[in-house]
Amino acid sequence: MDVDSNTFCAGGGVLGNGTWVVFGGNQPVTTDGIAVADEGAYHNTDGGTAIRMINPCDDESCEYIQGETSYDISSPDTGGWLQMTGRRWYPMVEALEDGSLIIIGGDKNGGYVNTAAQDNPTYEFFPPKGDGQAINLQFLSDTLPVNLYALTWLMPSGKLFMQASRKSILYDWKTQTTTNLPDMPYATRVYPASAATAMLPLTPDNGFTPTILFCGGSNPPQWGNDGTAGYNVTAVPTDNTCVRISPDDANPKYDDDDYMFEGRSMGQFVYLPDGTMWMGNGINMGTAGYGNDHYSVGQSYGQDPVYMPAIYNSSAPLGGRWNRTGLTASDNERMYHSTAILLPDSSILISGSNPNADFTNEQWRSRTDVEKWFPWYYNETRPVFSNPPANLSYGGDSWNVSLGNITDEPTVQSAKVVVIRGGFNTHAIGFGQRYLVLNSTYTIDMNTNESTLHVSQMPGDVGPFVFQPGPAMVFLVVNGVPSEGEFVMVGSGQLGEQPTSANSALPSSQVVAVTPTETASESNANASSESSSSSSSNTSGAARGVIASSGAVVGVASVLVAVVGGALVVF
Ligand SMILES: [Cu+2]
Repeated sequence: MDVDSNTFCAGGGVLGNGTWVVFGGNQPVTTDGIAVADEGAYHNTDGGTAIRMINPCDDESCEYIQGETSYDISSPDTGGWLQMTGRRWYPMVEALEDGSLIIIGGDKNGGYVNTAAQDNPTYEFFPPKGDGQAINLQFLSDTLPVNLYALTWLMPSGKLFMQASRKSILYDWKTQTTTNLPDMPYATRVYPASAATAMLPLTPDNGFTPTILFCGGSNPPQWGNDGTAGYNVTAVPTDNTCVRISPDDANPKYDDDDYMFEGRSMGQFVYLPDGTMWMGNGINMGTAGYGNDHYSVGQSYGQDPVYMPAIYNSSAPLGGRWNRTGLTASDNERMYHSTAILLPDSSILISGSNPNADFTNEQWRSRTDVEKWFPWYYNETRPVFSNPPANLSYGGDSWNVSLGNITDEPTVQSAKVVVIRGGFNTHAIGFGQRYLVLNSTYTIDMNTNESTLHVSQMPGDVGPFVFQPGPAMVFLVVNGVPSEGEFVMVGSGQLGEQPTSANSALPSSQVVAVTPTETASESNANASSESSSSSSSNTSGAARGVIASSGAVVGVASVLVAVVGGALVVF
């Protein structure tokens, strides 16, 4: 699966039909990251305007669709080219409610921060919309020089919540109108400050209302330019604050959340199926980026790696949202150009780290290994998800999941089906990462000693806006312990306006008592029996270890990963 063009510092996402797309990146480079006009030592072509696609397959026949290849020339409304309108290094990518992608900003040739001369203050769509031309976005010019990977999430209103520099807006791309929101407090969160960011889990209890969490980043005295930080960036402590905002509220504002145990830049959030969020990777001093400066550590603009992960629980009371119970530190620094993603077995795959212009074994070295992080429930007896759906619609009829012979009501009450999109992960950002709990009720039948979970489809009203169409994983979670994740297609599996309907009403939760019958009851039901299910719900042991070490390395590697149809794809 060779990629021709340089994907260094690209963005990406998944279309509503399941095709993964990688946008932009770097010009061709040769050794030491030196730009060249031709293919150079690393045989990469110009990635600045490149688009590459993968259609998942089961038979190892997948190849990138790239270069000048048409996307779908037979379908006039899907465009006809695989090049963007302009160069985009560090572009943001977000999915829209029709399963298309919006590609936002970036600069032309890369650098520590953006400059007006390098800036591409526009966005475009893939597949292209309208005349396919780029559209100016003033917010990108207003947030120079820290507007790269401008953090963006689609809201139920159809507007895009965007955050870069210290500014925040809601942007209605359909009318091209901007609503200013409050400034970001305490720290810069976008690259190269690189806070950990995530949309909190969408649940029936919060009405599937998006709330965005920002943790860490940096508040340096200045920002340099595209060539250099221009000051001793490695001596600047990272930020430890966390703030949340619900951008579609009537009067959205940033509220303090529990602060982290330490300051962190390039921390990354990964949803765990139990509804908590893993935070790992990153550094305690400095920022993302690198340069050959006297204050660099090797070439790195960051130092003091944070080896300890932490767990954030958005539904815990304020003051108790972070914990490290049972966690252990990694032996491996994961600094600039590292990444992490949830796997179907509910462990997290962590990889990369290279704050350098090329491969090096000097500090901080280029890491070519990957490791797995195992959550507390990894070796617990897992629930069996006996009939996972292949598709979830936006609204419509509910469906049933057998919980087998679990009849303990608190255990049955704890059961839920969650839908997780791991997203496209790079540079400590989970592009398109989503977590949604499907509405459900239950029936405990003491006659049969069996229980059933009645599960709604995706929310019919806001569904395509809060959890855009496309592939995701579903997990059955009982007492916090998840089943294996199974892949599901959310929405129609096609690009375009998604069919939506009202969600059918769920039956009320009930316990069906044993009914005396004329026939001799062979029932040995014990209505008061306690099930033998595990009730441990707090974090306990967790282990990590390096599981693989790849000898292969490309010249300048930033690691971009997505879990695609059960297989891990490294772009
Ligand atoms: Cu990068």
